[in-house]
Amino acid sequence: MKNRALILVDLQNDFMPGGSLAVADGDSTVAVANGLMANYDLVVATQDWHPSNHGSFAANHPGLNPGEVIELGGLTQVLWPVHCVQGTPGASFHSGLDVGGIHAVVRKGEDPGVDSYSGFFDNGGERSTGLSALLRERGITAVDVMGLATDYCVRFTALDAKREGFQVRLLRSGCRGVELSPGDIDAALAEMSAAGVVLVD
Ligand code: VGL
Ligand code: ZN
Repeated sequence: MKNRALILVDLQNDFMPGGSLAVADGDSTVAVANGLMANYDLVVATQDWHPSNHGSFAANHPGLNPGEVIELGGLTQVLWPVHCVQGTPGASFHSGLDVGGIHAVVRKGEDPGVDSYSGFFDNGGERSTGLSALLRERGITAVDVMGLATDYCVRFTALDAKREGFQVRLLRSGCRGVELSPGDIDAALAEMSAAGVVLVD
């Protein structure tokens, strides 16, 4: 597909079963990704890429635990287990992922003072990763988004893609969510749909 890119969100070991921020059944998305890549002229993978002092890690806030909510840089921030620390095995793509089919990797979450769920911008909407420019340079007008996690990084990546003017489809079979609270995945799907993201099975 000439004008449509595939965006693979955070298919990294720490989000897979056995990882520090494991998403249930997260590894089932890898085969979906591998099966789709050849259909696209441009495949972009995002990679959560945190320094060890990242402000989203509960471990960096003595007395606080994962799942608790704080304010970080003026934004509401859920605290997470330490995950996807730059250069660690947990930050690597799943070993079963066909990385040869990926044309560009976009890293995010490098600033310790602000989280970055979206592959386009940090959570404050201030710093761009350059993903929009990359897509536009390649003549992309539409994107298909899949990966981990439906209710966090997939959600914000799809919403930002829409906001940036791309046509956006969410490939549901290639997504799994954290579901910190029951209903979070359905709420994320509804939010994306309401924003004009087309949910595809
Ligand atoms: C993610 C929580 C923290 C994700 C990343 O990839 O959805 N979730 N960092
Ligand atoms: Zn993260």
